[in-house]
Amino acid sequence: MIERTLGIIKPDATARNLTGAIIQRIEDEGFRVVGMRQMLLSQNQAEGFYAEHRERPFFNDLVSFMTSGPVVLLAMEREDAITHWRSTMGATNPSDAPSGSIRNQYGESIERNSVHGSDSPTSATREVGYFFSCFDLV
Ligand code: 3AN
Repeated sequence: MIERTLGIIKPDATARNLTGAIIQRIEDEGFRVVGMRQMLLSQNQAEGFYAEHRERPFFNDLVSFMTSGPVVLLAMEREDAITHWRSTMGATNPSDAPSGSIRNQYGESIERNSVHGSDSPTSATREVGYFFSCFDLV
């Protein structure tokens, strides 16, 4: 089934000029990018996006990292997009991510792990809608 998911190229990756390489990988994996925007998240925007993690000990660090530099937001479409993008990224901790995955290749730490991906159909709908209106998706 064709699905949509939200990908984010995180500040550690945009700072190292990895945006182009990561988008190339996304296209090579057969995704169609249907929405794309670079922005600097405000604290409120980052806190709202990660609201489900509000009680976790790493929440404040995560918000300050995600607002520390530009992010690239990507709405992407593919057969089984959610699962396929999660496996293309690899595990949250780059040292557990398999060879060939984006986090293994580029991730610096569990926090500075280069990319985000929605973890379920419910999250994907919420996360794509958090950043894009239907008129932005083409
Ligand atoms: P994923 O992005 O793999 O779905 P989540 O949803 O568990 O991982 O966590 C969201 C983000 O929070 C991660 N991408 C990572 O940047 C950060 N994070 C998760 N666990 C930790 C941790 N133990 N310490 C620091 N940051 C973490």
